[in-house]
Amino acid sequence: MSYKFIQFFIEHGVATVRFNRPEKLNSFNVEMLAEFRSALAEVAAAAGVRSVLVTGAGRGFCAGQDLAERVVNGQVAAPNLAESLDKRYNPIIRAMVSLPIPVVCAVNGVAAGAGANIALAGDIVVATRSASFVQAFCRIGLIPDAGGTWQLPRLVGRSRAMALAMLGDKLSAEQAERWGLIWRVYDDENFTAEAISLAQRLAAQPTLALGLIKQAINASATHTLDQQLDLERDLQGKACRSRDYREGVQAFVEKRPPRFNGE
Ligand code: T3D
Repeated sequence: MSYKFIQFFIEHGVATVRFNRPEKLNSFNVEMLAEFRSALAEVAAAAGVRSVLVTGAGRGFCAGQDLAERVVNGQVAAPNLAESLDKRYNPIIRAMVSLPIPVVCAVNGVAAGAGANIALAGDIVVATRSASFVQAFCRIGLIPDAGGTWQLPRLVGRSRAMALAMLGDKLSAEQAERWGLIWRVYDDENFTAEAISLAQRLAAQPTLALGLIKQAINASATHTLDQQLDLERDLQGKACRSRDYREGVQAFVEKRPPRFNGE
């Protein structure tokens, strides 16, 4: 499928989605949301894709919903944002989280509103040093969506989550890294190369095990220790039957680097 508002390509086992409305800081119009969702569905169906890289073109990652699409002048009925979340944003977050391969969000600039929370739905989130994160919702009378109220307290704790959401201040990438909101910051000049290299490194890992790791860590958010021990038992039972487990152990014994094929 060809896309107008995103770039999408698969190379060396990495599927790259680049938001591509740079003049609007890659804010989401309806078509772009549909394209992102469709690209994620393509990834889920494609053979041989072993990691995903989500990033943005230009100086922004994504500024959330395109506010020019929202007519809120009091003369017409308010837009139905519950429906917008249900039909467009929530399926995207669910698709990112349920993909059985790692999703790297490479935040190349400002990430605001749903753009920030889509970034945080990535499994590994990296940012360029000049990037920032803005829970912009309260600035326009909304609440964080796209999973923000779930991710933020888990990532940075209640007090920081509350202040980020209620104040809507810009959080620098460096502070986001210090707080554990994201994995790592790279210097602007190395950012693209580092992000690609990270996605390629993940694509050369034992993909099946990485998918099980993602499943286990995500499930831990709502599990007791007992439930988690049972889940680890079940998932390890699958991992140990993989071709990559055999390869990993053999490579260790033979003192050579493993050659994982993802199965
Ligand atoms: O509605 C639903 O379906 C429910 C779901 C809601 C999810 C949401 O995401 S709600 C939150 C929407 N996003 C925002 O409120 C963020 C709005 N943007 C900003 O606050 C600022 O632009 C930033 C903090 C992100 C960046 O500031 P700055 O100074 O670096 O850039 P700028 O000059 O404000 O923006 C550059 C251009 O992008 C500008 O266009 P222009 O004037 O050059 O033609 C600006 O209007 C445009 N732009 C930025 N964000 C949006 C946008 N245009 C439409 N929608 C945007 N969200």
